[in-house]
Amino acid sequence: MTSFTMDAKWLPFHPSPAKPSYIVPHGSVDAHCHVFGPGTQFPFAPERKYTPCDASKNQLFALRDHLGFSRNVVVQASCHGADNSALVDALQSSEGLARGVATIKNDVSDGELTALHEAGVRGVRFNFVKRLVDSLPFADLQSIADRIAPMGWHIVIYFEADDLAEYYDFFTALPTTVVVDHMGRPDVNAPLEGGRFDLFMKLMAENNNFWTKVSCPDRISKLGPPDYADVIPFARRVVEAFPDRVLWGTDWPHPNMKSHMPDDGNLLEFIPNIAGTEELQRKLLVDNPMRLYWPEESVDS
Ligand code: 0GY
Repeated sequence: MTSFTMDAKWLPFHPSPAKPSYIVPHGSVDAHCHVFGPGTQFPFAPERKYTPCDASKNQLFALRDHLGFSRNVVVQASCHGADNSALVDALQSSEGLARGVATIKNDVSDGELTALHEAGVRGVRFNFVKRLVDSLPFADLQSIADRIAPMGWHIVIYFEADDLAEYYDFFTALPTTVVVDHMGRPDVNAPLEGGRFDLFMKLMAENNNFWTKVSCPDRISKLGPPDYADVIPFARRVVEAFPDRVLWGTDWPHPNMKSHMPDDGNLLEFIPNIAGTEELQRKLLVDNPMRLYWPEESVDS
């Protein structure tokens, strides 16, 4: 049995988040969260760039209930590489209330893809953040995209704002729905209009197959908690421009946070600040994630 020690600079997730004063709509989905290990049961990948704290499926489900969410979308984190065992275990224990986004390599077999689908996986993640992974060659990513497209899966992409121009043509040629993590990590000190964020808005405006998560103000903000006020105009602009193609997630257990650890209860206060009407909140938290992850149960698919 291997045991792991969390990186010294890492902050563990908040042990007792506040009860949120913002009440999410009935049936809300936390569409971006992770499970880590426990490392003794699901060892972290040898090629990982960080060693996290353990963050188990039961702790995730307890947080879901505490915050008032109904369902989770669990995204494979880089510390588990392409071994999706902890993710699959969480999905299988969720009684249908969690779906997943996996990381795979292009030597994955058809049988493995079918097993992932049966467990509740509905997408793959392509991670281009250099501090997190050694990215796969584009040819490998293209071959994965071509394999998963007929299964009705989508692709989640994670990249830093500086790299969007370089990857733009590859991204826009992808054959599936594509979900951009955390609005492409905008520089919120740059202008909302007339700066680099224009390219992200163009990506969304000109490609109807692109969705985005307006999540992780805690990562993006320079001002920090409790309001993450500098992220609000960016996220609000995206929600209002693309109300049917946005998702939101807690990002629990908040990998790689070193300056502060958000209180997940407080984090929910961000939602009404970026989605100002009940209709926008329902689309963001219920209708959109249900259409993407539980289309068979969605009322508006
Ligand atoms: C996130 C963000 C991060 C980490 C990962 O896979 C991961 O390790 O996603 C990050 O460090 O920015 O989306 O959870």
